[in-house]
Amino acid sequence: MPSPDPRPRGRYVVLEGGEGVGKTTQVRRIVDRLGANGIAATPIREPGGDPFAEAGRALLLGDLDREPEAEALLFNALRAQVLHTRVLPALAQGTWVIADRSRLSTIAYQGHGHGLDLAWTRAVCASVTSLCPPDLEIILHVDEATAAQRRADRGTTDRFELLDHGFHRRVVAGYLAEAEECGIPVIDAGGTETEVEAAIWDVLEPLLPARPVLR
Ligand code: Z5A
Repeated sequence: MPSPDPRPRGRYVVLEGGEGVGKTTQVRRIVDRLGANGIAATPIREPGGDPFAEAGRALLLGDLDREPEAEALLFNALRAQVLHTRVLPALAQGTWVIADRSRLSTIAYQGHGHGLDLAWTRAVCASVTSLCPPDLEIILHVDEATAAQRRADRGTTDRFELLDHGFHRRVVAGYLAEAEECGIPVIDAGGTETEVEAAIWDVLEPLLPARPVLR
């Protein structure tokens, strides 16, 4: 009989929120901070994460017209792919996975933003993420002007960023509604990078392994 694996299972933490709130920046900082605390961690982004999902990302963020249902299903198909190829193997090795977006993005963008039936959208997402439910989801939130300024500073655009203000307001309102309904923590991401990192760390700290008591 194989001996039990002594490594603890890693944790799967997802950062969520509208464009320009600072998710990518914070994913990097949290991965680095976990590493500095002796915890192996790897970043992933959705859509994307492995060669197949990155090819799908190009299709999703490209210009081809599509129906919202097809878009929601494709985001979920790529999610299933990376849960199998990246997330589950990392967690089994004891490595933490810090993700830039997951199911709440589909619910906020395709559900609240594009007006897809919310019960259907949530059910599709729940079915896929049941492969590996996140240990923690955190929503980063900033006011509209700050998000717009950060996007302008970064300087790239994709098809979602080109959608109108009404769409983006519905997305942000959708995130806040989901947070309220499901008890998901919302962090004010309007401060400095260091302040936002500290606020995320406070929420994440209960997941950290207990330190051995020194005698
Ligand atoms: N999408 C969807 O519709 N459905 C789904 O299911 C999924 C996704 C999974 C993916 O785009 C698109 O796919 C996304 C939703 C849709 N729509 N859009 N657009 P992406 O992956 O290319 O980009 P994003 O996820 O939207 O992220 P982003 O726009 O790159 O923003 P961010 O990651 O939240 O922010 P950032 O890149 O970390 O920071 C932006 C700039 O602000 C940058 O110059 C930073 O240096 C700066 N920054 C960051 N934090 C701070 C602080 N605290 N102070 C000052 N400046 C800061």
